[in-house]
Amino acid sequence: MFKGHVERYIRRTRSARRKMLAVLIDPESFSAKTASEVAKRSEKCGASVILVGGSTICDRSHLDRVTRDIVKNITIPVILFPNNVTGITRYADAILFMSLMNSTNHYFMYGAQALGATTVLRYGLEVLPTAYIIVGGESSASIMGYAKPIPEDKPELVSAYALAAWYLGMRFLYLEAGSGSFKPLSPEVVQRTRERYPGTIFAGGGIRTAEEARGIASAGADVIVVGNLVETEDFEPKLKSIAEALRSVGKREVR
Ligand code: 1GP
Repeated sequence: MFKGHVERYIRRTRSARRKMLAVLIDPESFSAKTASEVAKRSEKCGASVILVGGSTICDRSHLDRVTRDIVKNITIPVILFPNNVTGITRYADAILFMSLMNSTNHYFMYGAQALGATTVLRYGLEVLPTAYIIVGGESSASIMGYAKPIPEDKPELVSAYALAAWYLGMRFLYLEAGSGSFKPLSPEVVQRTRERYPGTIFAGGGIRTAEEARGIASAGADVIVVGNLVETEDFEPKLKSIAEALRSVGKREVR
């Protein structure tokens, strides 16, 4: 339903100064049925988009089933967050077509992208050109992507990468602290990045509370990504409070 219109939807939301909540569903953690139920429950809690991805996806047929069932069950856009060429499916609305900017391995900067681009074209996925930057300590994403995470106390380096991404034409930026990270991104890193980068900023990794989400969104992130939280039994109250906190940040900026 959103294919071809996801960027417009995100731009409209940004121009209305509303913050977005993205719920990340890792197909490795769910059956197709459970994934689609979690997506539905997340939409009811106030999620603005569903991301589908994870650092270790390799079963394409399971990814197909999960994504197809999610899309059928919800009305918000479904965007792929691929770890590799195995993270592409025809059933999503769009793909964060990412280059892991601080990887030390050419494959994760441009190699996988060259391998996957024709498939993305053939599937008719909307492409969101995205710079992926890993900050903080080691995580599954940094290990699998051969990244050298940028230390938290070097916000000037994160913002330099972000500006380079903008100059390279990447209209989306994903700041990653690592799934399940003990410590989410610091608001300072996000704020310094915001000062340099005019595009859409996704921020994720270790965000579990409304306060953390509010701090990162107030610092300038447009989309707050929450993944691990929805893998817990009764995630709804916490997710609702995060969505509510993001609505209040948006309102404050409008005034
Ligand atoms: C991981 O940024 C995402 O790539 C989400 O992180 O699972 O810790 O919420 P969490």
